[in-house]
Amino acid sequence: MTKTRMNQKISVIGLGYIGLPTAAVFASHDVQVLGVDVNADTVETINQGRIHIAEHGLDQAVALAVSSGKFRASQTPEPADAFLIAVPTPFQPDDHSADLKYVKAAAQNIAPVLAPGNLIVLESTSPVGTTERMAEWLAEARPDLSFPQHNGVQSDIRIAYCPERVLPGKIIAELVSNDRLIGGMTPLCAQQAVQLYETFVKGACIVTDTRTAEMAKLTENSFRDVNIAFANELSVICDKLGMNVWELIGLANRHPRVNILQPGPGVGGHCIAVDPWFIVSSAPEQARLIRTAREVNDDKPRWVLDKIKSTLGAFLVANPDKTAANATIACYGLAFKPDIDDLRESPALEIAQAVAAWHAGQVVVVEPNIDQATAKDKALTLVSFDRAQQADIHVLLVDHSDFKTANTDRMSSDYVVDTRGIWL
Ligand code: SAJ
Repeated sequence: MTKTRMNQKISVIGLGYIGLPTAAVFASHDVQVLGVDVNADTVETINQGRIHIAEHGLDQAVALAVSSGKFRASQTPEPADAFLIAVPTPFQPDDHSADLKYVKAAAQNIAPVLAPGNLIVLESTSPVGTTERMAEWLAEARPDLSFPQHNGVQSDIRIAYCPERVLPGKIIAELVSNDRLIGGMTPLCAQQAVQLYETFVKGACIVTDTRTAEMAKLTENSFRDVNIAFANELSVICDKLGMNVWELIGLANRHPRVNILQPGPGVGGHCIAVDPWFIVSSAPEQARLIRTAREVNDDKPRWVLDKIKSTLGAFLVANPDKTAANATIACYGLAFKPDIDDLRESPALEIAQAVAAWHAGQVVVVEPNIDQATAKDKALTLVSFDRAQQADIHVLLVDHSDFKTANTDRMSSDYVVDTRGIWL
C-alpha cells in the first residue's frame, strides 16, 4: 500500500551546507527529522546542538531544532516517510565529469530501510540523468520493491529531483523564500515532493521532469559563470587599452537591456566553478561557450599574479634603494566572496598563496573573517589592516565591507592591484 499523506518523519542524508540547514528548517516546521552523516564528529557536534560549518543564522536554527527534540543526527539511516539526499557531487580532475560515488553510497545506505510509500528526493547538483541512475541503484538494492522507472505511478517508491538553489550567506532565508523546482519521475512522485516542500517553502513549487530539473540547476550556475567570464574578459581588455572596467560596466549597464556582472580575481566556491563542467562533459561538442567561460574564469588568477609581478617590477624601478627581498606585498581578503569566511575553492586564497610562494620578500594578508590559526594552516601571515598599510604593494582580492569603508589614504595608487574596483 502506498501513502500520499504529508510526510511526518523525514531523513536528510548529508549534513553539509545544504543538508544541515534543510534539516533544521524542516524541524522548525514541526517535522521529525533524522540527519544522517558518515562523519562521526559531525554527528556528535550536531547532537550537542552545535554546528561544524559557518552560515548566517544556522547555529541558532540547529540549536533550537535539537533542543526541541525534533532533530537529531546519526551515522545510521532509519525508516522514514521521505529521504532527502544532499551529498557532494565533485568533478573528476582528469575529465571534469561528475563523481557520483557519494550519491551511490547514499542510495545504497538508505535502501535497506525503505518501505512502500517512501519518497526519495535528490537535492545534490547533478548531471542530467543522475536521478534515473540513482533510481536504478535503489532498485538493484531492493528487488522486493517497485520503482517508478519500471512501474510508473503504481510504484511503491516515489523519486524526485529538487535542486537546492540557495546562496551561501543567505541559505536559511532563501530556503524558505526561493521558488523550488520539483522534477518528478512520475506526476505522483512530483505531487508527493511538492507536498513535502510546501511544509516550509513560501516560493512557488514548480513541477517538471527530473532531467529538466537537473539541467535547470546547471543552467542557472552556468548563466552566472558565462556572465562573470564576460566581465572578467572585459577587465583584461580594458587593462590592455588603459581603461577603467568598472566605469565602463557602470556606463554600459545604464542601457535598459544590459546588465553585466562584476569582474574579480576569478570565480570561487563549490558551485559556479564546478557545475558548468557537468554540462560540458555531457555535451562536449555543443557546449563551446560554457567551456570557454570556465576557461576564462579559471585563467583570471594567473592574470592577476602576472599583474602583481609587473607592479612589483615597476615599484623596484621607481625605488632603486629597494630589492624584491625587502619589498612587502599585502593581500586583502582570502574568502571566495565578500563578507563570508569560506575559503574553499577561493581564487583570492590561490593568489595569496601563489604570491607567498613566488615573492622573495615579506607577504602579509588581511582577512577580517578568519583567525591566526586558520591563516597559519594556509601558510600565510595574518596582520591588521593598519599594519598592512605599511606594505609597498597592495593587492585587493575580496570586496569585504570592511575594505570598502577603510581609510586607504596612506597607499600609493601606483602600487595597488585592485581586482574588485573598490579602491580605484
Ligand atoms: N562573482 C564575481 N562577479 C560577480 C558575481 C560573483 O566574480 O558579479 C564571483 C564571486 O566572487 C564568487 C563566485 O563568483 O567567487 C560565486 O559567487 P556567487 O555569489 O555568484 O555564487 P555562489 O557560488 O555563492 O552561489 C551560487 C548561486 N547561484 C546563482 O546565483 C545562479 C546560488 O543561488 C546557488 O544555490 C549556488 O551557487 C549553488 O549551491 O549552486
